Amino acid sequence: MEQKRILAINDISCFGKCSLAVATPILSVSGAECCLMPTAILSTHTAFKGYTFRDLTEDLIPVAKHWKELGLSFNAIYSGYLGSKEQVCAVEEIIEKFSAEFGLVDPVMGDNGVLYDGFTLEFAIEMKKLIKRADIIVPNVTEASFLTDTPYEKGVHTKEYILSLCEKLKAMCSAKIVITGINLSDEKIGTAVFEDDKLVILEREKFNVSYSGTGDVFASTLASALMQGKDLKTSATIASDFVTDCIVETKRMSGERNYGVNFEPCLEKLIKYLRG
Ligand code: PXL
Repeated sequence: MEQKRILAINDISCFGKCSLAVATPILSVSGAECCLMPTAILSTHTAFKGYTFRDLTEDLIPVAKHWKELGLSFNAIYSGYLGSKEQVCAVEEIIEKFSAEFGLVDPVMGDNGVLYDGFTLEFAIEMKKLIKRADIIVPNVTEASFLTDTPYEKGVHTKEYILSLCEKLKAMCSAKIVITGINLSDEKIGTAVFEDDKLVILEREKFNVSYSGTGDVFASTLASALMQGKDLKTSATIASDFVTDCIVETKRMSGERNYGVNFEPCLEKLIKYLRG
């Protein structure tokens, strides 16, 4: 049996534990080969002031073309942070060219009701096209709101609100939907899994701290579990558990918000979840 191969398209934030810095180890523990397509190189992620940004848009299609010449193929393609509208078009082309078993798109754009630094409403319009190519999408509540032109609900997110986001996304694309970062109450955070018109909300403990990069940890863990042949709900359960473990560990070690989560000491646990 050949080793499975997943392509991760995401940026390299040299400091701040997000994007490829977390996706690579998390995907590797699935036992699959993780191939990289960096979209940009930044000194840090964009929550830090004064970050450098080297845009790699021009390289994406030539890299894909070379791989095609070599006859390479991927079992899955996972895309995360994309630094320009042109990159979104390039990823659409790459998903089309390689026809992997599944394409997982994390439409990274914002959090807590606002877009990240550097993102615009025009970018969201482009992202609406990319999700049409996906088999699975993993927006957080903010990203789901921007994709569906729905006002972001501050405070507690009701089941009706989450269901309406899922229904609107379903009308836009044929992908299975996982929505992260649902504010269920002061004590609980949720993840929605919407598949075959059924909505399941997984509940986990909410902590009084938040760390950057947890969306990337979630999406890469989801992809890692899917690579192992787990179904979507099981994969989302593993991803929710692993993100919770990482937050507990980071809190224990008094990590700083923008430094990301201390996922490394938790990888052993992830391997157990993936074997289970
Ligand atoms: O974690 C999402 C993310 C990825 N990459 C970059 C970011 C962010 C969030 O701010 O800035 C460069």
